[in-house]
Amino acid sequence: MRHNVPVAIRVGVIGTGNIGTSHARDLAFAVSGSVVSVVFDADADRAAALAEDLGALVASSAEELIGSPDVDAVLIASPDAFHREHALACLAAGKATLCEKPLASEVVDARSVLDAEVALGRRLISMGFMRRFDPGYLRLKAELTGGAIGEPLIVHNVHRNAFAPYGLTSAGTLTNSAVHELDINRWLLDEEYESVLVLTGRSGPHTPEGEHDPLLVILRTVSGVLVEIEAFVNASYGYEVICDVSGSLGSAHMGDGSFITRSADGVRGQEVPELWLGRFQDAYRRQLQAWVDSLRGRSEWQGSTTWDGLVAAVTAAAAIDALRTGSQVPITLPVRPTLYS
Ligand code: ISE
Repeated sequence: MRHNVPVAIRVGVIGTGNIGTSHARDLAFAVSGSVVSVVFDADADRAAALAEDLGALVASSAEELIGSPDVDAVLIASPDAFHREHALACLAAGKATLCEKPLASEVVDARSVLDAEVALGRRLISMGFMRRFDPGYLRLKAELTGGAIGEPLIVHNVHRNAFAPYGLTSAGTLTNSAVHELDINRWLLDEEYESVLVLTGRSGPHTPEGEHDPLLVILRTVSGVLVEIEAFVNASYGYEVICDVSGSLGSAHMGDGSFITRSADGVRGQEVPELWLGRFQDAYRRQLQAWVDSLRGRSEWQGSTTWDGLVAAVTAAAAIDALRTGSQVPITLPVRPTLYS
C-alpha cells in the first residue's frame, strides 16, 4: 500500500492570463486528483476573479504563493521573462513545478535553472511542451516508429497564428512560438539538431518595422534529416499547425484533421480556430492529467524536462543568430547531465 499520497494535489497557479486561466480551470474541473488552492497574477483583480470562481486563495506575490503551506505543486504561467525567477524559487522551496514553455528566452537563464535542478539532484520541473500529449502528434510519432514510411528524410512544419501574440518580435517568434517546433521535431525524430538557417522574405502588412514575418527556419539533424518550419505569427485568417514527414518509403501528414468538415451552401470546408487553445485544448488537458498523475505516484512523467527546455533555448538562440547573420549556424549542446538520462 502506498503512503503519503495526498488525496488531491493542491496546485498554486502563477499567472492568470489566457493560458494560466485555462490551466487553472482544467486543474479544478477537468483533471482528476488536483485542486487549485492559490493563484497569483500581477493584475490583482484578474487573480481575484479567477480565485472566486475556483474557491482559491489569492497570494500577493509569486514568492508568497510558492512558499504557501497550502501549495503542494506550482504551475508557472507567468510571462516568459519571469519563468527563470519563478522556476528557481520553486526549486529552492522543493516544490514540483509545471513550467509553461519556454523555460527561458535566454540560454544563460535556462542554464541557471538546469544547474540549480542538477545541484538539487532531483527532477522537480516538468516542462509544458504540450504537443507531446497531442493525439495528432502522438499518431505521427507512431507512424514514424512503426516504420511504414521508412527513414524520415524531410519534415515540413507550418505554425500560423492569426495575429502576433503579445506583439512578438522576430526573435520572440523563435523563442516563444516556433519553440514548439524546435521541441517537437527532435522528439518526433528522436535525435538532436546540428545546424540552423533562417530565411526572411516579403513580410505581411501587420509586421512592425524592422521585423520579419513569416520566417522560414531550416534545421538539419545530426543524421541529416531536414526540418523546415514556416513560423508565421500574423497570418490573419486563424490558427493552424501542420506537420508533414517525407520518408524513404512514404509520407505521413498531420493537419488539423480533428475538426469537422462541413458541406453546405455549395461549399465544403473546415472551421479554423482563432487561437491555440482551440487546437490544443485536449493536449493541454492530457498534459495536466499526466503531471498530476506523476505527482500522485500513479505513473512516470513522459513529458519534457528542464533538459528539453535548455535544448530548446540553445536552438532558439542559434536560430536568432542565424536570422541576424543570414548564415547557417551550428547548434552545440552542452553535455547532458546524468539526471536527465
Ligand atoms: C503561445 O504561447 C503558444 O504556446 C502557442 O501554441 C503558439 O502558437 C503561440 O505563438 C505562442 O505565443
